[in-house]
Amino acid sequence: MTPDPQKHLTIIGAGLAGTLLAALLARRGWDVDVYEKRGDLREVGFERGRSINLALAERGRRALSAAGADEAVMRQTVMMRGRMVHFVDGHVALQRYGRDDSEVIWSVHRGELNHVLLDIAEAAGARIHFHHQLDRVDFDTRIAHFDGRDGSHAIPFQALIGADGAGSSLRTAMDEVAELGDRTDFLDHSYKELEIPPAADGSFRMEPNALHIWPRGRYMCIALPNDESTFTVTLFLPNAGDDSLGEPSFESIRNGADAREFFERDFDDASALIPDLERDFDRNPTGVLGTLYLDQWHLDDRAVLVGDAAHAMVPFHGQGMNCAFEDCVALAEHLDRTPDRAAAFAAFQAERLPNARAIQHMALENYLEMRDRVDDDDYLLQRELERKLAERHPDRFVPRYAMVTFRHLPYAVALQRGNLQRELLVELTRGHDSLDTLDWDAVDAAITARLPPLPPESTTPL
Ligand code: FAD
Ligand code: 8RB
Repeated sequence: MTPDPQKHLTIIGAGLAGTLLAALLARRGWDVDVYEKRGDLREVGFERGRSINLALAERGRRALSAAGADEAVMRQTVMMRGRMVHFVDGHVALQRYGRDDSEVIWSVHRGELNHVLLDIAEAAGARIHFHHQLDRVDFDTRIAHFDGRDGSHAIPFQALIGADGAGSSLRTAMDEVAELGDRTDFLDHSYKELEIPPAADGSFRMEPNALHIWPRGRYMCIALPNDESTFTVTLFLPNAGDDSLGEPSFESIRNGADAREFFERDFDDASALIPDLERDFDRNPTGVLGTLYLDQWHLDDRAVLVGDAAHAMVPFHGQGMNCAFEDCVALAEHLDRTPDRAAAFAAFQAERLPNARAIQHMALENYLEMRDRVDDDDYLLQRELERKLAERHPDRFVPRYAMVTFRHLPYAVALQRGNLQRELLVELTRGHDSLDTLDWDAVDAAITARLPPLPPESTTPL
């Protein structure tokens, strides 16, 4: 049987979004081809030697469930109940993310996750073509040109979906024929990955069920557990600082030896757990961080962007992948619902662009919160009140972190309600050192007057 050409889609990139989208579309009866520049990681092994892990949250899990992938992915994860804050004096404290173990996030190895998604996309009927790097696109004739191991390929398409990540080649090609309004705000901080290996007996060298944070004001380290009892540590540090003030930066900390000295001073407990810190620092690249904004995600009915290709963000809310996965579900639904493809792409953009902007903004804000505010007294009192209010008014007051991480309401709603809640927390704690002196009748009245109830979460599976 020849496939209906109107039901054919060409996806660029078999990373996290491309594979999930391929699975979702193939399950809905679409004929899907995916082109990926790299080889099949199931054969060649994924970035041998470096284990990069990601935090998977509820939005991502719901999208994985819609593709039948949640169970296989969850087998590979480590639960993270909260932030384990490592203070300068060496003491640690767990700040729970949610109410109980039903509100947690999950650390998953990128390679293992991608492996599961490749299998699921293929099992659903999508064809994945490795060693096909998108080079250029002729939008008039609808032919995409790829570079491969065995030369170049000219491949006709009905519509292209760009899931080719932050450096998207499809975006570049679209930009040449349309005004996408493409701009990137680079953060003046960068990152470096380091590794904590297992203990001699093969166990974790710190509490495994937490996301570890070492807040240090202008900079910080984090660590996420891997299922092979290691941790991936990420140092986030300004690119430049005032040397005369002794401000650490990637300019002043140039090599592994500098880094060791810096860690012994500022992250002493972590330093003791990273035997190869010098080598990791010298070998691993320094990564840049930025936010990509576009005004236009699609080119009529011919191309559309999803995930990082459309809205790369800074990592501080751990939502880049989760948001990309939500995009995939939204796009699959619009394509099903709206037979006119240009209209479906436009509806997808109208739904998702404001929400992408919202999570990009919240991700930037969470950097300051993680590195600077987690050990601050005012902040801790506001957090305590936040917890109380969430208990007293569960239908109205849901902490912003929880709205982003454990719920499905649109990111833009989380941002708007979060702003309102923050104003209330600041007002209600002003002049107080403890919650004991609050007038709870007045507090409750303020909440019911100013914070409308949230609509109940839909519990129906997608
Ligand atoms: P990608 O996963 O980057 O996939 C793009 C794919 O396209 C790749 O396979 C690439 O090889 C392919 N490709 C690129 N160019 C071409 C081309 N020209 N032709 C063909 N194929 C091409 N997000 C979270 O939610 N939680 C986290 O904890 C988290 N941690 C992160 C940690 C690190 C170190 C990094 C770098 C990111 C992290 N993110 C996290 C963000 C997350 O990785 C991204 O948001 C997510 O991968 C986006 O998915 P994507 O499919 O859009 O892009
Ligand atoms: N990209 C995360 C959070 C929020 C944690 C909290 C933060 C590393 C690159 Cl920095 C970061 C979070 O508020 O307590 N949840 O998940 C993941 C994070 O960084 C990931 C591992 C990361 N992403 C380039 C580096």
